[in-house]
Amino acid sequence: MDEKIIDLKKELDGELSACENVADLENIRVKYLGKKGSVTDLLKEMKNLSNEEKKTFGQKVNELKNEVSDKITERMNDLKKKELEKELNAMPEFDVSMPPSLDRGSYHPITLVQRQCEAVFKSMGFAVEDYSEVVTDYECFEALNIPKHHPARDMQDTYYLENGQLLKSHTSAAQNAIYKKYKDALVNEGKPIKAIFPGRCFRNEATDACHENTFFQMEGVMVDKDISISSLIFFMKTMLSEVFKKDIKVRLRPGFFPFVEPGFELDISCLICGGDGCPSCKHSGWLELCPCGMIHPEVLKAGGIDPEEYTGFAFGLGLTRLAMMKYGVKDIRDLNSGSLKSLSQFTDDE
Ligand code: FA5
Repeated sequence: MDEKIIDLKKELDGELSACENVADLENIRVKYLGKKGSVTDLLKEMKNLSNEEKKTFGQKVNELKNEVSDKITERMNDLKKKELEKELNAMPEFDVSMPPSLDRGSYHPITLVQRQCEAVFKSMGFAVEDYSEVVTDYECFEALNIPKHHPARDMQDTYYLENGQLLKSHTSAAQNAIYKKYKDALVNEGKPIKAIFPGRCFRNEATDACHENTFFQMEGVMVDKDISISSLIFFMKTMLSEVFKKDIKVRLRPGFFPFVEPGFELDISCLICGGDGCPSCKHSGWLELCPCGMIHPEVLKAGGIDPEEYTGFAFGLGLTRLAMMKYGVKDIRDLNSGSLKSLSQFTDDE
């Protein structure tokens, strides 16, 4: 029996020194210490020994078991260390004294214009609000005076979830929650409601140079006593001149939205073609940028605000189109392309 133990140790030493990787070492562990391993087999042979022999042999086998286990662990540590060294040596040299890489990434053009718009409106006392991308039918349509089966729903087909909720087709979907949030301060403290809420919108529509199925808008609302169309025009003009830092040709024409009365379409002269007509403006020379109007009394009522006492304006700025115009992006689809080559050229120059 002692010979068997000596032979087994010799064999193990040979295998351990020949073993060069962690996976092979695991096989060795199983070969010696596994359920059917050589050390376990030795224990099985004890049944043929006398009681006296069993005692001393059992002790020896246990010592052997510990020794084998220690040797394997030791070899495992060696191999892991070697593997780590190998990995470290394969890594490229890193010189900590080198200046940082200039290739640091950049903000997306939509983030840039969004921040510029937020800064302009914040400076005029507007709060910036965030709202969920998943909304209810009530928020997106019913509370905005668009009952079920109203034809206006056709213009904003979107993506529905199995639970009946939907991906918001316009930022107007947050209006109801905003009115409810601020109405008490309006009524009790006389604080006008002034809020903007940028967000991602979704529509099930065919894409082209100026339409995407996923795009950004920025809604703005102001409610107080005696708010008029001239207040609306003032805020729109201020925002555009601050964002573009130059005079922009705009036109206001009547537009229909069930949640405003009267409603307008605010278009800007296309900055890609200078108004001559191109695919970015559907060859019209004008780009629909910011529909707006006076908030419909039914919408104020749904938000818990008395339309006899208060009036307000709302607008829905197309942030993605604003980014196109500001940065001269001819095709809206480039903005969602994820192409670093084209997107990383824009910087916040303000
Ligand atoms: C609306 O979404 C209204 N909720 C806007 C509104 C708010 C009107 C408050 C009155 C009062 P419209 O569907 O026209 O309206 O979209 C508004 C703007 O979002 C458009 O002028 C355009 O700039 C942008 N927009 C709309 N659809 C797309 C699209 N598929 N891709 C890119 N931009 C779009």
